[in-house]
Amino acid sequence: MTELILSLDVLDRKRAVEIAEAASPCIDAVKIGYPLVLAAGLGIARDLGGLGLPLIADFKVADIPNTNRLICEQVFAAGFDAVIAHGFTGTDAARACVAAAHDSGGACYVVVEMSHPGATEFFHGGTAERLANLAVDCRADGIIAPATRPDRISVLREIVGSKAIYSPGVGAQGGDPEIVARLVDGIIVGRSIYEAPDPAVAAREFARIRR
Ligand code: FNU
Repeated sequence: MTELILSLDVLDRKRAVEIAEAASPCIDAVKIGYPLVLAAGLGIARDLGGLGLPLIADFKVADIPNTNRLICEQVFAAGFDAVIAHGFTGTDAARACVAAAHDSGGACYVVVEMSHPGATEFFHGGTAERLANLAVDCRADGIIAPATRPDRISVLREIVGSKAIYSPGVGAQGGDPEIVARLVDGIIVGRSIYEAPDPAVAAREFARIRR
């Protein structure tokens, strides 16, 4: 079954915990990025730990290998189970993230093509394919690919095989969950759940679609 990952980009700690708790029966993981961590602090990972769901740090780590390793060590020490890294900084840099993740018993996913319209300015002409190959070479646990371009997901699937593909861009960015859920291992949904009048109901709807 395709996983449903809640992207928790709200800025208030209490609201974040409430939404995650309400959605928790229907979701498989929670993804947290800079907005919530910068607003609520890294301790939010511990606050959400009680849910018993994997926590993914969407920090799109993109630095030199040594700094990547230091960042990822802090991510896993804070209680996260997985980290998202960029691949464009090179194989050695991505490999540092994967190594730090695996040393902590965690996972690392590499962004190979982003979901927003501007992403096509750079992720084109074979760049995403190269990044997908890099993710395979680095033994990353999976890739991030755009729900807004299902045709691209199919191309990238050819490269990564059975490696996990997690896909943001469903709902608010226009990606169709019915189509994308058939192509990927997990759909990542933010605003369409946390901005819904009842996030628990919205999460249930997405959970129903992905089956
Ligand atoms: P929603 N995200 C994304 N596209 O949207 N990590 C990418 O290519 C990517 C991401 C994140 O639109 C984005 O930062 F690599 O409200 C946000 O946290 O459903 C989430 O996925 C999408 O949120």
